[in-house]
Amino acid sequence: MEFQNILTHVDGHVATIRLNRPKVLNALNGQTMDELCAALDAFEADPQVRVVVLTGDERAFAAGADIGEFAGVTPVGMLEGPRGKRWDRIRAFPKPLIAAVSGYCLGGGCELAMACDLIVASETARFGQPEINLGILPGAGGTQRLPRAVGKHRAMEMILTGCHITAQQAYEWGLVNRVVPPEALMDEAYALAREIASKAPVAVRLAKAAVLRSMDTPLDVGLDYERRLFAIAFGTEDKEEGVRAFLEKRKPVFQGR
Ligand code: DAK
Repeated sequence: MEFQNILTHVDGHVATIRLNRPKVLNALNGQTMDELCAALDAFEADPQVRVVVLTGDERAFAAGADIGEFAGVTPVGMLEGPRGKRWDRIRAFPKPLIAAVSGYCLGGGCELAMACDLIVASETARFGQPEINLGILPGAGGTQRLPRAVGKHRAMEMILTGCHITAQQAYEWGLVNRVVPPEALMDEAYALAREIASKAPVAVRLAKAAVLRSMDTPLDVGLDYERRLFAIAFGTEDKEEGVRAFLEKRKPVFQGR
């Protein structure tokens, strides 16, 4: 795939998308978001790809939406433009997404990391929702996902003051899964990705869907949803293989069927 603002590659069952606008700290302009969505389309369709790692560079995962594109935008333009659809596309991606975050992870960058399923952070990572300093507020999920991740009062502080928090603080608050030295970031993200990619792919996708559903449904609805997905897993060859392998005391070989 040929892109201008992102780099992609696939190694085994793990795909990587690297945001690549270093001069502007990987600010997420429309073209970058379109390319990101196109890469996700391709990786969703590719049965070889089981997990996607999304990353930036050492200085920034992403410093937010490209502020230059906000000048002169009207409310109607904001509502009817393509922005919302791009974020809906990311939200609908069915395979696990791991954010590997180094440096600035701000505004839309922080929202993008939070839209991923797991976050591995370098010690250099800085998270924040500084939109308030621009006279706006988070618009790509920050006011909804951040409180769910860190709790209301911490989210309020970050969103109302625009402060940045360190990787260690993000870890203590439950925003990230792991914090590692900068040089270990990609190894750690890939180790996690490969571990997940070694599991039964259909069950992984069902589990992701079930966990995400828990964020926005009452418990009884979520439990019912889980029960249905659990039953669907019993229709897969991988379930037969997983159970048989356990009983035969060997490692399962999953095919994604
Ligand atoms: N957009 C455009 N350019 C940016 C940028 C950004 N978000 N962040 C940094 N840059 C550019 C800088 O302008 C500078 O460019 P040059 O001057 O060299 O041409 C270059 O990147 C390096 O930045 P600095 O010189 O400022 O570097 P420093 O180390 O001094 O400072 C910083 C780094 C990250 C603290 C600072 O650049 C900064 O505060 N950046 C802005 C961070 C920010 O406010 N982010 C939130 C943006 S609003 C929605 C979808 C998404 C969103 C909303 C709605 N819908 C679906 C409806 C998202 C909104 C946002 O993210």
